[in-house]
Amino acid sequence: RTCILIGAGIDCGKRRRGCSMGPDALRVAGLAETLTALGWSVEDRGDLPGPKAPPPAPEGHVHALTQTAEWTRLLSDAALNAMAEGFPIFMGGDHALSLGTVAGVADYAAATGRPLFVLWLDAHPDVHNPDTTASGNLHGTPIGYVTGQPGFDGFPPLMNPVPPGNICFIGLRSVDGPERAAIQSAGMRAIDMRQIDERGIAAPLAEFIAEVRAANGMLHLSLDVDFLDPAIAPAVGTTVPGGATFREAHLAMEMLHDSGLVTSLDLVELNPFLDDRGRTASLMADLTGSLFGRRVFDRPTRSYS
Ligand code: DIR
Ligand code: MN
Ligand code: MN
Ligand code: MN
Repeated sequence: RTCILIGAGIDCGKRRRGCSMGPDALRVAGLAETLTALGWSVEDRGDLPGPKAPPPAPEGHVHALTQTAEWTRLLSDAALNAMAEGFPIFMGGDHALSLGTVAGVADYAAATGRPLFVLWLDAHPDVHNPDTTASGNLHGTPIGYVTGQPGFDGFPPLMNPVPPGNICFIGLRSVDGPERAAIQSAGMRAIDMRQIDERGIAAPLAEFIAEVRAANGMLHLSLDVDFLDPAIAPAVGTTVPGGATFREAHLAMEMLHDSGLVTSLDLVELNPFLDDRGRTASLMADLTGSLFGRRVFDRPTRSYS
């Protein structure tokens, strides 16, 4: 019952800067105190010494590739090591963080012989590669990298690709043409906002949890601020209307807690420069609290349909 907090203020994944301040905003929001109050022991390892983002350059070519590759090396080593010691929480930083964290967690899972599943809570599927991205922003590529797509020259060679069938997106509402094609041809599970409107969030999430459990899998959760509706979570550079509500997001975290399957977490894309009196940082810390067991009452095990 030890959580390891790892700050990773990677700000290379897009042009708009500010995610470098994310780890400190999560600390100020009381993330460690929230976990301690739930009975976890918490070790804050401070911030990884990754490179700063280069000055923003015009769109159209891949931005900050060498810096992102260096972060990927640092983060995958940190993830592999931290998995052996506790439950790592990676405090981003933009979503390019996950090229490294998922790769490192996948190395750990391979060493233990258990399959790795990835739950991606995001408005975007981030399944581009450097050849398909139109924006040139590498925060749109982590799923492409960790599933072993080509085009990642200059990045650390991927040792343990995640099978596309082990990826589940929930919350999608901004998907580019090449991303839609990649998701469909690779057979990734994709729960868009329409499906949440029609079925609620519990039923599709319960189906995925059941699949992870049946496979005796480990589950990595990657939580992008823009999964949430911008009305409750303004501090992100890529807001998309129509996102998850406060209760949908907490319910997802509560169900994931009850599953007992989540073994690592990314908190990404928080840009404190865009926040409104810290409320997005506080919400991210509170959601983490639900993931780690905060509840009003215990629930009997139930099924969702
Ligand atoms: C966007 C990535 N689709 C791109 N966007 C974000 O640049 O290709 N991902 N914000 O979460
Ligand atoms: Mn993302
Ligand atoms: Mn996003
Ligand atoms: Mn895009």
